[in-house]
Amino acid sequence: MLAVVLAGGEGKRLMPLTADRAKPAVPFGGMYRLIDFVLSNLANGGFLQIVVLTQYKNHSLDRHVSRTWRLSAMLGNYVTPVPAQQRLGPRWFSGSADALFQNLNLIYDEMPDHVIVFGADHIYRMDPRQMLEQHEDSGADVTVAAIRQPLSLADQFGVIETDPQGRRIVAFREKPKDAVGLADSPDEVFASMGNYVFKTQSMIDALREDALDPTSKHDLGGNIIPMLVKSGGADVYDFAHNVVPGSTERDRGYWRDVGTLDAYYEAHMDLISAHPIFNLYNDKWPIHTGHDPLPPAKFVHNDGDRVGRAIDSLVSPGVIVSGGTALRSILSPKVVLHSHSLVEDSVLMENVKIGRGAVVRKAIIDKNVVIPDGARIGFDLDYDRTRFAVTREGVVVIGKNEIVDR
Ligand code: ADQ
Repeated sequence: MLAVVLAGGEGKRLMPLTADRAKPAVPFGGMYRLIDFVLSNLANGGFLQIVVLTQYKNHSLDRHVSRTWRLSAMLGNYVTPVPAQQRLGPRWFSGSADALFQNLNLIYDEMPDHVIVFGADHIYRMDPRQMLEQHEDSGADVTVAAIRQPLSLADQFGVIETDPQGRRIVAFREKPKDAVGLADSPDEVFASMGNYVFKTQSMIDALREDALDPTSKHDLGGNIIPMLVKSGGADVYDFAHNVVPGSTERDRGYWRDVGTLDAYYEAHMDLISAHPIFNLYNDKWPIHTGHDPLPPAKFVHNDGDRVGRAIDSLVSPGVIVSGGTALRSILSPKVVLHSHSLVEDSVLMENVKIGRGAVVRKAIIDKNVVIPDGARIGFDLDYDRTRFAVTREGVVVIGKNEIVDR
């Protein structure tokens, strides 16, 4: 079994967080990067031969994968980042199918019976063994994982129609503008999760045929899956049936595409309540990651009366809360809150410093940003719009290393 993780996405809608990193390298939940979720799902499921296809601004992604995901080579295990190789001439990958096609040599090297091809941009827990089992039993050319999503989001997904048994895919339309809801739930569609298991030979044949088609966008969702649907060999795997060890009634079936800043923000807010709908503390299916050694988080009084505190928040190692307050927020490693500062409903990435008396509300602040003493972020959105990105839902987003005035 070979697993391929598609990690070449540009993530334009996550700007400025993707200004100088690939989308799968975007930090998440204080300690993680987006790609850690899919890699943890594969590794926990025992799939330990993994290639990660990268292309766009891949430096921090390559570094993270090579440093963190070092499996025991002695047992034949590996997680290898493979940058775009311009193997077929001087061009980058044009789409996800082209990325696979250009790396077919990796498939020929292993010649597995089946190839798992998963996206790298989602927050979820999934046991891929259960999907593989269905795929092997059915003998399908490809099995596509799917989940019910609101009809209003249909144009962001591959939308699937199945036969009455709910197994064979009879139509697959990539990001349709005119989708209709499901018969049993008119406000929902069945959406592809961008996770596939292919019979190896079927995948090779489809990629070769697609490569010869000058009209193709060489996209898995746009071209390859519809091709296999047409030939009658595509099945759906209903993610609602996936049960991960240690999951609860509450967090079962959780899956988020964090393709936009608002979705990325909301997925963070899903982490922080007392009984979160995505539970990072399920140690039966851990989300793995790696960091340099850091000292413990520290909460200190300052100015005599100010107690440093964090409530309904995630606090990473290396954080110092010195007489400041964090409410419903994510504090990544090495964040510092100085006296009389207040951070509410926010995501602070590594090494963000919040000055004395500064107030931050409903913001995402990327790495290394210093918020000066007394600054106010997230109160006057018209002013914030003149200097930062502000999302439709009113989240202020400050890019990495940006200089912030009072
Ligand atoms: P999108 O996410 O919009 O839709 P795409 O941009 O192709 O599709 O990204 C899919 C995955 O491939 C991502 O993990 C991305 O990082 C990666 N990727 C994209 N281009 C790549 C390239 N050239 N090289 C390597 N990796 C690349 C897809 C499906 C939909 C499905 C949604 C679910 O096409 O059918 O509904 O995912 O989120």
